[in-house]
Amino acid sequence: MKMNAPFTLPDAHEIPWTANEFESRLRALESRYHIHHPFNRMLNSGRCSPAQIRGWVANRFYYQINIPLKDAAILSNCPDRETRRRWIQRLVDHDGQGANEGGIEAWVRLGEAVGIDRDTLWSQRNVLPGVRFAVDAYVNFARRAPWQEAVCSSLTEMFAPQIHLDRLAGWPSHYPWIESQGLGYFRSRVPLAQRDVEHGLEVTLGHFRTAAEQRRAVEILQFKLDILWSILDAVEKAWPI
Ligand code: AHQ
Repeated sequence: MKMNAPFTLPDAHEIPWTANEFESRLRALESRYHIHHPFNRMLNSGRCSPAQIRGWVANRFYYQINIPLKDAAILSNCPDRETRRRWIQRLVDHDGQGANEGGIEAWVRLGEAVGIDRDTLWSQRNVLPGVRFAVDAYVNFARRAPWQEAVCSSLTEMFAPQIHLDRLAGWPSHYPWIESQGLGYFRSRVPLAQRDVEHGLEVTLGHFRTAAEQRRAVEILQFKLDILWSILDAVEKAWPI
């Protein structure tokens, strides 16, 4: 059972990092991303049972349906029109618009492909307390924190393309019983995550300028990494490896 070692902030620095060094410090937290969590390693290596996969899908659904609430909180706290014009796309990506059914609907299709019907998924009756607490902590952080801090917390998506690509590469052979169209969400997210991260980094590298502010950004990203890690801790406890 891999435990994430307690997080220690980088040594105090007085001179602010350059933008490249700052970005590298943020990207260095990849080692704490939930791609390395034992449950995710089991999931992406084909060792999960259908029940474990259904447990994961039902609990991650709670995260997915809260992303638009988180993003709407950022919009409501952000006075900058240009930022809002770009950020609002994230709500459309998940809620859909017109012919674009959106990511939440794509996740419902994933649910149906793994054997969870739409009503059961939306009932949220299988959402674990630990998952609910972790996701609610994320949404509440976005509601209360300065909007630039909430933007910074979304940068865990720097590491997301790889986890989606792992699923797309492995699940068809590991879990042939899952219909291919159920994986559409993962396919959709790779370019969207890359686009989101470009904007998130622009805001973060531009806003957190002093050494102390940059350390705060690292702390914020670690907080969000802990949220993702805690979600899998709860799922793993409910559906032990
Ligand atoms: O599907 C994911 C997604 O839409 C988002 C939005 C972003 C945010 O604003 O915090 N984070 C995120 C993530 C998604 N998928 C997760 C996964 O493992 O499938 C990863 C997660 C992230 O890395 O933050």
